[in-house]
Amino acid sequence: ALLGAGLLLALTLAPVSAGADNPIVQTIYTADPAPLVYNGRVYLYTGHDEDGSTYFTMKEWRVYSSADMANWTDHGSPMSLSTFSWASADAWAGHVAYRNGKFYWYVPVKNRSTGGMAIGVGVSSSPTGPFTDALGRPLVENGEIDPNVLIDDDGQAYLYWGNPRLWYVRLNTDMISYSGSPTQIALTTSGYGTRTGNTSRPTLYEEGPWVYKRNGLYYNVFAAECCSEFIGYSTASSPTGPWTYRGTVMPRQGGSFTNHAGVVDFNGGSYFFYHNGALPGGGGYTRSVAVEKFAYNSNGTIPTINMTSS
Ligand code: FUB
Repeated sequence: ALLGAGLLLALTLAPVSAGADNPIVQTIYTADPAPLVYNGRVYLYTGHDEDGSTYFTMKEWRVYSSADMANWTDHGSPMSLSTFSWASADAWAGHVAYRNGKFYWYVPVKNRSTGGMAIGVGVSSSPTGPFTDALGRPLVENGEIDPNVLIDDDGQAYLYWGNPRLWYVRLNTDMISYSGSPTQIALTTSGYGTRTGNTSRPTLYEEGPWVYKRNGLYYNVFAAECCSEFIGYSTASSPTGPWTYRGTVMPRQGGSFTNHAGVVDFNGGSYFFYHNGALPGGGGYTRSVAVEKFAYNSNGTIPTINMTSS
């Protein structure tokens, strides 16, 4: 099951309903899963935890894909910090959106000139890259992280991101510019829950928004109440809210003080991607991407999902 980096071989993953053989990638440490369903395959975009002794050491992103959620192909690293000449460090949690024949990979990185976190955009005509810097500069910069894109049924695209706040902005159809100004989503306790532990922030929202639409309902599945984080979710009837907090998707687990969600439907099933510290040597800076198959409740709510390997 163990692979050398970049080899186009199948990774072993037992049927996810059984949950055995999580994590998906067992040869390197991966984090921040961002799945994309395209042309009969699930493309899984991840970060790469290197070193991992005292802080995040993340210099590149990686791509895997599967047609059956059982056998995974390693596509290597088609985008790294060096893709963005203006970036100096922190290849953190990104998200890939497809539009008009191109794949746009939104990522948070540290801006060399400002020293703050900014959102860059890689672009490619292939889901596996190589990706180039679409802009040569940040798309948006306010020191916050974890971009996520929703393209609504009417064609309007939204970029969400943020820690400690939660922002959105309307993207133009070119996907690399926007209209209007970044707007804060109100972090109310009805929308994003109430912290019970660390009360330095008013609501459970921490980072890692994963916004999608399903059966007319908008979901935001996010990392809650650091540290350690659990995964919670809110729903809304519009992409800009107001949001209603719905509860826990994945409870806290040992191993990694962060968690990061990605949710897709594929081939009639629903899949929840996340990360943990499950590999030998795993921990907060040596994480591993895993997946659980689940079924929505009949009213559209998400059941509590527990990891099948930690
Ligand atoms: O991987 C670095 C950061 O940790 C991500 O941007 C956050 O979502 C958390 O997983």
